[in-house]
Formats: sequence, structure tokens, C-alpha cells
Amino acid sequence: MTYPILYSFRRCPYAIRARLALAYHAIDVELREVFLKDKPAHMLELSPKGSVPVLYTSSQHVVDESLDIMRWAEQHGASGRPSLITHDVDLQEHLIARNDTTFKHWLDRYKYHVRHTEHPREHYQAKVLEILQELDALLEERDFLVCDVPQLADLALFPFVRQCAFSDQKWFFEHPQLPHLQAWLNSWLEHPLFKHIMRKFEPWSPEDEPFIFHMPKS
Ligand SMILES: N[C@@H](CCC(=O)N[C@@H](CS)C(=O)NCC(=O)O)C(=O)O
Repeated sequence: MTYPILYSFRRCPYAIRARLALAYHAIDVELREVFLKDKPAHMLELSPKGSVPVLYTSSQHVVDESLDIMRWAEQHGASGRPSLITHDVDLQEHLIARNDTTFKHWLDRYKYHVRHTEHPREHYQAKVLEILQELDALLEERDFLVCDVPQLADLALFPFVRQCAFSDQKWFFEHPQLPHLQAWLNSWLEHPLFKHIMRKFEPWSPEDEPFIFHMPKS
């Protein structure tokens, strides 16, 4: 049996969302952990832009955008779990697009404020807070961002909210205006699928035996 190959980097939020979607749909992959400073030649042949994650499917298609990998997983699921695209697609698209543009922009400046001296750290923190508060307001009404069951938007945003929270855990987890988002983040951090996909692996090299990363089947 041939498995799709996934070039991934454990801590990358884009790779985390891709691995989460693959795990949710119980799709086993040949995992190749990438050392970003020394990217494998095969990965660069497949996708010269050089970002992770990259999925090389068993039918030899290259999927090199994390959201496309998530959508590919929707089509190739083996878990019998419900689709992640059943509710309010417009809201999901809006949340994901804003996450990947505006939120990511301010998150990078908040995390690396030492390099972005145009504004003090508090300015960047206030910018991320505006969006975090909007997410919190959504969660006041329901268990997940879009409805009462997990959707693609939850999996897609979670690694970025996690990164933001971990930039200053005390500030995030004690912030009085983010109670619902704190609970939502905690439930993802404790989720067995997240724990599974965050296992640590050595960077792959071409001499290695294929490592098949099996996803939980129920
Ligand atoms: N739009 C891409 C972004 C992926 C991305 O930027 N990944 C980062 C790691 S978190 C990367 O590979 N950067 C290239 C590098 O660091 O050399 C996606 O959604 O897959």
C-alpha cells in the first residue's frame, strides 16, 4: 500500500492544521519531518516555494497549501467522522481569511515586537486582542466558532490562537474578556488528536525507512 507523503514541521501552525485535519479524517501518511534550514530536495522538487506542509498524494498530486490539504482530507476521509464543512461556509471562509491575513500579520509583530520597533508591544497586543475578543463573542453563543460541532474553521484557527496564547500565557489565560476562547483553546490543547499529531520526530533524511504515521481510527 502506498501512503500520501506529508512534509511537515512539528511546530508550524500551518502544518499543525493540516495534520489535525488528516488525523480527524483518520488518513495515515508517510510523515517526513522537515528541518526548515535544510529542506529535502524532493520536497523542493514537488513545491519550489519551499513552505510546509506539502502533501504528495498516492495519485501523485502535489497539495502545498495547508487549507488545500485540509480540504483534500475532507474528500479522502477514512474515519467515518462527519464532514467539517457542514455549517455556515461564509462565516468559516471569513474567519479563516482574516486569520491568515490580519491576525497573522499582528501576531507576527506581537511575537517578534523586538524586530518591529515602529510600535510598542502593547500596540500589537491590542491589535490581536481585537480579533481574539470577536472570537470570544462567537463562542459565547456556541461550543465552537461556527456552531456546536467542530468545523474546518476551528481546526484552521486553533494553531494560531495557540501560538498567540503561548506568546504570553499569563496575559492570555487570565484575560477577563476571553473566558470562552480560553476554554475553547484548552479543549483543543487537551484533544487526543492534537496530542497525537504533536508527537516529536527527528527530521527525515532520504536514507530513512518510510515512517507511516497512523492516525487514530475512532
Ligand atoms: N500559505 C502556506 C504557508 C505555509 C508557511 O508559511 N509555512 C512556514 C512554516 S510555519 C514555512 O514553511 N516557511 C518557510 C521557511 O521557513 O523557510 C500554507 O498555508 O501552507
